[in-house]
Amino acid sequence: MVKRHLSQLALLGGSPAFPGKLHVGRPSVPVAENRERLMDRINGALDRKWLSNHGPLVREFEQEVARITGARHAIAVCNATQGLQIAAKACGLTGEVIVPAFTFIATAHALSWIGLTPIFADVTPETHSLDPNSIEALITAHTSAIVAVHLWGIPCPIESIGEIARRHHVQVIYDAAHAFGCSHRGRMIGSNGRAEVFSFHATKFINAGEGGVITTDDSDLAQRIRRMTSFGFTDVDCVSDLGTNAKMSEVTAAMGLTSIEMMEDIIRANRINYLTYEKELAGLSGIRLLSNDSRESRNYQYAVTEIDADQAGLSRDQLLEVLQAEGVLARRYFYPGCHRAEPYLSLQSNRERSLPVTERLSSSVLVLPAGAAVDPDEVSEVCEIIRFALKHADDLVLRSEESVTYAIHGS
Ligand code: T4K
Repeated sequence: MVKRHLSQLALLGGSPAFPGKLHVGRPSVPVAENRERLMDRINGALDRKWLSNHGPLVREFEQEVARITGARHAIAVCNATQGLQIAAKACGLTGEVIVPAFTFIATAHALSWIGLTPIFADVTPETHSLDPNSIEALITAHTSAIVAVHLWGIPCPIESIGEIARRHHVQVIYDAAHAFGCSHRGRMIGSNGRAEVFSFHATKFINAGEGGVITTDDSDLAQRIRRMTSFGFTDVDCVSDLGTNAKMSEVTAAMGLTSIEMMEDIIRANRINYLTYEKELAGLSGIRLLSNDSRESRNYQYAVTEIDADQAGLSRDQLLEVLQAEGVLARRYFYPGCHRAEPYLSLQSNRERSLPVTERLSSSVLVLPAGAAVDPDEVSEVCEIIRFALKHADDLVLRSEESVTYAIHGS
């Protein structure tokens, strides 16, 4: 329903626009013939009685990921967090690793979990990915690597990062959790650095429920990674080195393969949603939609906005409150920045670290519902609410101040 009066906003007692909730990470699920394909695959696995340990569906999924990314090797894992840990261990990382502070906490946790120390660097305002200018000052004798993130599916400045890494003799691993189906200078993400790690979590562009894939062009590294995902086994009863269990199951691969078959449709639907946001938010003062380079392959999975409180009249958190009341579960990714989250915040060096872009983005980024499971009419309705809220920003701020006064002093 179009809101015409302030009192119709759910925040002020009106009915929510989305009583069933609109999620940022609503998964694309197979329907109709795609659902049948998924069930056929799962039935095949059940009939074969082969459910894990590098079964035929996992192998096929790996081949598909290698084909799409162009990487020579693709090793499936149970999720990207484990994938990052294994890639870092297989590369022999030690000591300190430079990472962007503006990323999902998994990037930092994966490193800490295996005893490495993440050193947080700042990001660029344009793309939100690791700023090469902030890397060099952080490199010490203890630095073994840079783990850069292709945030939102926008590739990092790969050449600059590679050049810095070469000069300082450190390795580079890419967290490509968001970047499946994305390209950089016409080449698909997957073969950069020592390895790249994709996520196939339920909320991702191509989902397998849970899941990840490590890609690399390095055959020795690929073999080491594969062993590590399976307890270090090289053969039956033969363990060559330390490993863990990070294998992907056949049912997961069945979902991943089916999602890959839906890839073109998902990109098309995502792009329509992105263009709808672009059109409907155009000209609104104080809200910027992060742009996608249309000359490159993009998966358009995230609709990322930045709210400038001075221009918009509402802060990011005030707008979020309006949206949440309407059932629009927009997200403050990646608030408050890894360096401001535990266990990193307890370290004096992180408390003192000044990362101005990360800090500004942490208080201004709002990720809106997108993905193929959201339809363009829903996107239009979200934009309608945003336009309405910004138009009545002064009244909204006044009312929220009044309600705080009321709560403190009573009637
Ligand atoms: N590196 C980066 C840069 C990452 O962003 C991530 C993960 C990783 C590494 C690690 O990848 P994995 O180990 O997960 O493979 C979500 C995802 O759980 C997480 O995978 C993702 N990044 C991150 C950006 O988003 P949360 O904490 O936002 O919450 P979650 O998963 O509970 O749900 C997000 C929204 O989606 C909610 O509104 C609920 C909705 N949802 C979720 C699921 C699982 C659904 O509608 N259906 C569902 O099945 O982390």
